[in-house]
Amino acid sequence: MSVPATFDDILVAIQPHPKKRVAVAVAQDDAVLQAVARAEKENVAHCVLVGDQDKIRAAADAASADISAADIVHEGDTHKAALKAVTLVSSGDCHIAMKGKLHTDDFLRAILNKETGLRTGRLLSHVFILEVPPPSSASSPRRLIFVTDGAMNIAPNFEEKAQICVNAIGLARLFGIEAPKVAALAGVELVNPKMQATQDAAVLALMSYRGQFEVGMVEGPLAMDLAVSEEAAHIKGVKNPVAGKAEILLVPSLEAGNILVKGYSHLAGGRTAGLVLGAKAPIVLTSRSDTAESKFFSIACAVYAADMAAVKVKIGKVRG
Ligand code: COD
Repeated sequence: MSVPATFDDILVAIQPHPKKRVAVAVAQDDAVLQAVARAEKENVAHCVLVGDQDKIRAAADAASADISAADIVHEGDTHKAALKAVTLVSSGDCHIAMKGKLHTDDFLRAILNKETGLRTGRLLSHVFILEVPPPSSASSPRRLIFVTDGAMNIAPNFEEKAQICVNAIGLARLFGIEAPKVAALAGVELVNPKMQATQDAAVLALMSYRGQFEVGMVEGPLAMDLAVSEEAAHIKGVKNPVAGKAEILLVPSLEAGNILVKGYSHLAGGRTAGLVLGAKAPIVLTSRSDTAESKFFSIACAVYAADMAAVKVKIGKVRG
């Protein structure tokens, strides 16, 4: 299987597959509706827009978004609209859930609803997908890298970090990376007893050496420069198989990942997408301030990931 290097590769790869149905929760948002219109036009997905129908139509007009191909399910109340959209997925009517104009935590609570949500019994986690250019000194092409978890698990404990790794490895494998390289990020590359992130990263790496992750390789602690720059690794004399070549960046907290990715998109103009993994179906989760393009790429990535089979890890050993 080839590895998509850009979001455009993803768009090409999904074309032969049957069209997936996306249930959008509280859809009355300009950028969401522009993404929906593009998804319909480019044959990426069919969308079911759950929300206030008058506001949806007004927002689409204001944003010049042609949503005539999408279905609308009227629900004026935000909380009920979120539950209804998620229920469309848990009932099997739609394949993917997408956050619209509501707060992330309210959307996630609908996802986690015990009766109608998309729980599987394992941890759900968020992955940002970044399309990154090669370093200026390298001849390597653009590529997609994964940053997790910058949007759902606020301050994951060690066991949660292990499961976040597993979820991201599963996604990276779906994206064609057979043995994903994970950098467990921290502020430094040495274990510092005063820095919890370095200790967690070191133990994750040890788990990896001992084969507790069925596939992939976790190394850490690694600072950001060492994870993504072979030149930095060379200068600092750090030699390991992940240094400079990380495909997954495991961040120590939501804040770290969120700031990293929003810095990339808002300061550097980087192209990003965002998904929640570990649920019964892929979930599109972007920030309300993300561009229509980012929301569209997120839909495309969710479609691509729709048949994702998660990789299992023996994290039971963590507890002995
Ligand atoms: N995976 C699976 N189950 C979970 C998860 C998870 N990641 N998080 C909570 N649960 C389950 C718990 O086991 C419990 O059964 C129930 O949900 C409630 O758990 P609480 O009380 O710990 O969770 P909540 O409802 O207070 O918060 C869960 C959120 C996901 C809403 C919360 O963690 C959150 O607000 N995350 C950050 C969202 C955010 O603001 N992101 C900003 C990005 S732009």
